Amino acid sequence: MRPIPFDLYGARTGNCIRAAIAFEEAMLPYTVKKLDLPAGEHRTEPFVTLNPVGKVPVIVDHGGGDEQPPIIITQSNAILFHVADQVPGVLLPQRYSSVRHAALENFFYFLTDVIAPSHASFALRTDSNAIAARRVLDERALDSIVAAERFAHKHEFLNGERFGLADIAAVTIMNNYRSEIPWHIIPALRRWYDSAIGRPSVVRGMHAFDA
Ligand SMILES: N[C@@H](CCC(=O)N[C@@H](CS)C(=O)NCC(=O)O)C(=O)O
Repeated sequence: MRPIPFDLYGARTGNCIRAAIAFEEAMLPYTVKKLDLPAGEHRTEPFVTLNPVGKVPVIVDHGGGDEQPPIIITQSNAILFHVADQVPGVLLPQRYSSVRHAALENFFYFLTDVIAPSHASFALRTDSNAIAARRVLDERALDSIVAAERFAHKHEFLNGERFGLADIAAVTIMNNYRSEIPWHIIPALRRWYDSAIGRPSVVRGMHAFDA
């Protein structure tokens, strides 16, 4: 039997879960290599040989076999695109279509306008003087979620006709904010979310690092 070519190093964080959902949605087998972040496993050997800055997720793609060195990718979004490259047209619409441009716009919107302020807020969690700054950042993320209602009117998925990268970015961060989102003013996004959160690839990806 062919060995599974992809190792996914990570923990139960948004960036890692997005990578796991991408593998699940692409139906590519991958081996989870769970790291204990509170114990500092990501800052010690052998992991820092893969990623010297000691951050997850990381994938190692052994698909080149014995002839080629493995491909090591240490940025979650580069991992998403690497997974998308394995299954053309599945996680991203094919080139030069208006649907593809919309999928990329929606994907990067969720990264920069929702996930980025959310990460900044999380980084301030231990600073007791930063409560107001955190509130501003979380409100910015929530406002951007509300403004994304228009994306859900165009196609069945935020990525176009198929569930893909934009949906993966959106569903994970909206799940984090689910108790604070004013769902009654975003009915289309709510319908999309209710379906996306129950999707088998999303359910499996969300639990990839549980064991
Ligand atoms: N830009 C990187 C950020 C990676 C990152 O910040 N990972 C976090 C978990 S989501 C981490 O490893 N934190 C542990 C630490 O910084 O000690 C990516 O998108 O992959």
